[in-house]
Amino acid sequence: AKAPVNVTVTGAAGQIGYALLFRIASGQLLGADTPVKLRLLEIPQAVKAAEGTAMELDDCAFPLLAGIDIFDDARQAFDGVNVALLVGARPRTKGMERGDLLEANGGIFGPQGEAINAGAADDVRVLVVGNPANTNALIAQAHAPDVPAERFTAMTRLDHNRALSQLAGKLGVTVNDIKKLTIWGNHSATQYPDIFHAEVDGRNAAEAVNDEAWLRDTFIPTVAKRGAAIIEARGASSAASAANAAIDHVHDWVNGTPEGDWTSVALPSDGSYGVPEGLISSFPAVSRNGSWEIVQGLEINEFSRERIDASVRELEEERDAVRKLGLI
Ligand code: NAX
Repeated sequence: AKAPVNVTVTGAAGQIGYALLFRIASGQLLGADTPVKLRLLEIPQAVKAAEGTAMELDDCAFPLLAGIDIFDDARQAFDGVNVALLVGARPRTKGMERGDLLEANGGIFGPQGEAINAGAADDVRVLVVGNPANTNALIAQAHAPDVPAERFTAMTRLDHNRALSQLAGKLGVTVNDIKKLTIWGNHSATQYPDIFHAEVDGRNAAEAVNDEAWLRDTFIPTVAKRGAAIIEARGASSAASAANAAIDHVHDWVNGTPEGDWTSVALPSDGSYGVPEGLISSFPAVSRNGSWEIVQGLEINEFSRERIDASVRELEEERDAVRKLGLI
């Protein structure tokens, strides 16, 4: 039998944690032949709640679940970690300035990066879900100089999945019929969902839609503001869909993306598409042999260029702000 893979989940007692842990333990993260050991990290006040979730995980008697440990110390939680899901973050509260938000998250993601640097397994893969995800990932990565930078990613898969679903609805097809959609930039309201290279049943999606007003005034804002719409409707932020996207992201990273398609991943730029090197920005990406590769050679039209640049500018501003605060 395969050796268990150590999966550390931070913010394990939160709402995404609750939607995520059972799916990991059931084998959906890494596959039905891979046992997992869960290592849950929480703040001390939430450890009891995490223990409650662990009791329920026990009660599922998942055949692939090889153990659960709960920590309030990052060094311990990331010791031997193979897959790190950084979900817990400091949310923006009323009256909080952006600088305060970045600083509070620097206090979380800096030490977690150090702990990953100190104790992670050689093959560690990190996915940051907690917002501001791209910049939190940049902070963690900056504190882990011994880990290859490309092992730090941030999640735009939820945005990708939202875009797939909106486009499928518009065209009256299913999500299975759509390939090669891209989210560019920041996981924020400036993100740019790009359908110019997407294919619908082999046809170009932008041509199939043939409606720039819909693209500009409906599709892009609907995808970018979907998180707010969920809060408005549900009275709580996206949780199950966010957990689902995290599962998709890691599953594809480890097992590869399907031939003839790509997905969207925020990863350290190598300078492709004019995105400054090192910035953690969303790109079209395929996973081959366990590593993400940015899809190369796409032609970027003026409509897309403007929007990619605007989102990248926002990422640069966030990077400059955390630099000024001494967080990277
Ligand atoms: P919750 O507030 O329900 O849970 C967060 C949990 O993190 C809490 O249990 C808290 O105790 C814990 N936590 C806080 N600081 C911690 C630390 N230093 N170490 C370990 N645990 C810590 O939030 P939830 O709805 O689960 O969302 C979690 C994060 O995901 C938020 O930052 C949220 O903004 C972000 N999201 C990101 C998305 C994405 O697509 N990238 C989409 C969904 C979600 O909005």
